[in-house]
Amino acid sequence: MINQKIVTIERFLLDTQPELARGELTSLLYEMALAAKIIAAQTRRAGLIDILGFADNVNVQGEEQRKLDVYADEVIFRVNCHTGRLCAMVSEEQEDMISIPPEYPKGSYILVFDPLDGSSNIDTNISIGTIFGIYRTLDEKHPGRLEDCLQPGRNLVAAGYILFGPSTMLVYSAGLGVHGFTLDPGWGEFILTHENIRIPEQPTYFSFNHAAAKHFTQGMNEYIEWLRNHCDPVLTQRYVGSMVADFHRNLLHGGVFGYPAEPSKPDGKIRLLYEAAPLAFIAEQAGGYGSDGTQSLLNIKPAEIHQRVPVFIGNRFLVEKAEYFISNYQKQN
Ligand code: P6P
Repeated sequence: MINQKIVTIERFLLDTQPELARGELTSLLYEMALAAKIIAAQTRRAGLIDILGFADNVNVQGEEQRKLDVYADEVIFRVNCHTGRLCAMVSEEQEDMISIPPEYPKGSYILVFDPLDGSSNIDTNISIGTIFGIYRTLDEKHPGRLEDCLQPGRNLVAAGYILFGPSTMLVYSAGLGVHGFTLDPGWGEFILTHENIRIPEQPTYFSFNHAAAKHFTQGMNEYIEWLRNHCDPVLTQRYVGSMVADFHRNLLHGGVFGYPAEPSKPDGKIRLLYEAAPLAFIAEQAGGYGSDGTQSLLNIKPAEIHQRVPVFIGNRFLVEKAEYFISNYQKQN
């Protein structure tokens, strides 16, 4: 049922979250909406313009950068670097913390982001996404130091993602529930379409890359066996290979997404600061939970900005079941 009301992000923040609407945080969310529109305009035309394929370099993760990765990273920086709201940024595409250029004023917030997650899917026109988190500086007198960026997800003041799919959606939480906005490309506005998203009590999906099963620990294999044959309700398997798409589907229909550790990836693949923690914040705000298999992802303080972490995220009882099987196995070994 389409909303009768037409509510933009700005209107929504002013009407429903007045304690946020005055501050820099609202403007930050608005700036991320602007970045989303700019990136969406390019992803929508990918294939028609020279924006597909590989850029000529490898990022800090050792992954071949796609042109859209580089483009999205640059757009988010250029939209946010001069506003005076931020004192630092962290991007998956940049090795070190990004300081605010000296010619611009510094603010109190830190923006951490993965500019385009799932970019290996771009050339095959599969949904991709941007993930972001917003922290407040720990020291107003000395804002923008590395420790400001190495905060646990519990300290997030807001988090969100942009899903570039059949439509472009921006989903965010500022600690007052999870709300989704869909971009009307004709109007150039994000319109409220999913107010106060709650993960359904009854899940539908489980999302793992079973090609990695040969590397799963016994605890993981027992968990997958439980998901396949003993979970009530019976689940079905969906795995896009683009975490924002998998996360969003499971948020709306219930389920669990997981990327466990493997021998070649002892800490898993997903990055804690700008992927796992923001999504765990959103999951928890929607009634779900995110864990590394032993503890809440929101309780983990990053040791370095690109730290990886095993991830299980979705319905609380499904994630706690992962913790049970994994800890049970660890006790036996
Ligand atoms: P695999 C994209 O590179 C990503 O980080 C997530 O978006 C996605 O869920 C995962 O990797 C897919 O990894 O190893 O299953 O191809």
